[in-house]
Amino acid sequence: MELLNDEFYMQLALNLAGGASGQTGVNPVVGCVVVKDGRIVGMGAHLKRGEGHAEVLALNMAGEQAKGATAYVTLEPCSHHGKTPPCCDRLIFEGVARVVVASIDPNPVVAGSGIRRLRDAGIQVEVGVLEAQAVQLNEAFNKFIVTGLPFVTLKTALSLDGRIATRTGHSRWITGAESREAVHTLRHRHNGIMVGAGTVLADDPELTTRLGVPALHPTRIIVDSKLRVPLEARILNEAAPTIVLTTEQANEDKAGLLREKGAEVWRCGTGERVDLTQAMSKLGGHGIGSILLEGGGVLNGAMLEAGLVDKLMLFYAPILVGGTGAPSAFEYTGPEEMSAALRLKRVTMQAFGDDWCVTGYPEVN
Ligand code: AOF
Ligand code: ZN
Repeated sequence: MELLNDEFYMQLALNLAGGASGQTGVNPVVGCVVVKDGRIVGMGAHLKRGEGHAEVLALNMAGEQAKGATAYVTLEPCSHHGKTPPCCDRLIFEGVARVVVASIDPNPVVAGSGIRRLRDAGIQVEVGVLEAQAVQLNEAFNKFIVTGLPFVTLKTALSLDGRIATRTGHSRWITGAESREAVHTLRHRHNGIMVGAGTVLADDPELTTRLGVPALHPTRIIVDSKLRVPLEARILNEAAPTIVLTTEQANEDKAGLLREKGAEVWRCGTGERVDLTQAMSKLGGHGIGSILLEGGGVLNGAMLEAGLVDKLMLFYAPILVGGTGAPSAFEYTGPEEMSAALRLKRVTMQAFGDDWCVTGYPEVN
């Protein structure tokens, strides 16, 4: 029989939170389980920005049974009046005896004050149960709420020799069906999806989320300094919003035509190329807290060089492509010395059919 302890209930709360990944916008995912006399009496998850917090939903379910109960929450209960009243006040009002928290809310308006308020009210509070999982679950929120910048996950499919196309430019398909399904789940979990104009010209991708179940489409972002994207490109269809990032130099007539197609055109920087750092803060300000970067190689390289990539997910297919000059996943100058190569930390590997996804975080960030 499973030993019922704090970790057991916190795992349940984390599972509830994780199920809502991708649907809370720039808000964190949060789960809550209320336990009284060895029985679960309430469960809840934050499902949408602007709607109920996890604790409130779980306490609503628990009703009078919340009195003297233990509440397991994956994120420190909030202490501020945001779109909803503070969860702390509600936990105190209901007479909850003990609150177990997985991780502190890094939001500067909370950041420990929720825990203090509960303790001041005489509630027993424990912090740090399954903390690593909780922090990982909200890694995008944790960056965005402190910096205002989106968390960028660079995803690419590539051959074992690092190619994303053959020497003729042929690229469909590199990885198998399982990997491609995983990528659609990743799209659902990000607020934005970003590609370079070269990828739009080469592949004409739609960049929507296509899963066997209903899912959300991220906002599509094209980095296009010369406004080369064709007006009939599929990325401009009505399936999801599209933002074209360009420069002050770009042609205004073409910008107008893109706007007529429903796209937003943002000018970031006066130089030859889009100022990616400026673009990231504009996107953050626009409520895009997480971006899935899907290349190609030149944009991947530029984002890496600018230090704007937070996480890499490299889907390796068991193939060698060869071909001198065949496009590689990372086209940038790169360092002179091997010791200066970009090193990843916290590296993990997961199999998807015959492919392997290597996930890691750039050491510099
Ligand atoms: C909680 N429980 O379920 C969530 C919390 O705009 P609001 O009112 O939804 O507040 C959003 C902020 O509240 C968010 O930035 C984060 O600090 C916290 N989210 N807190 O106690 C929840 N979703
Ligand atoms: Zn709250």
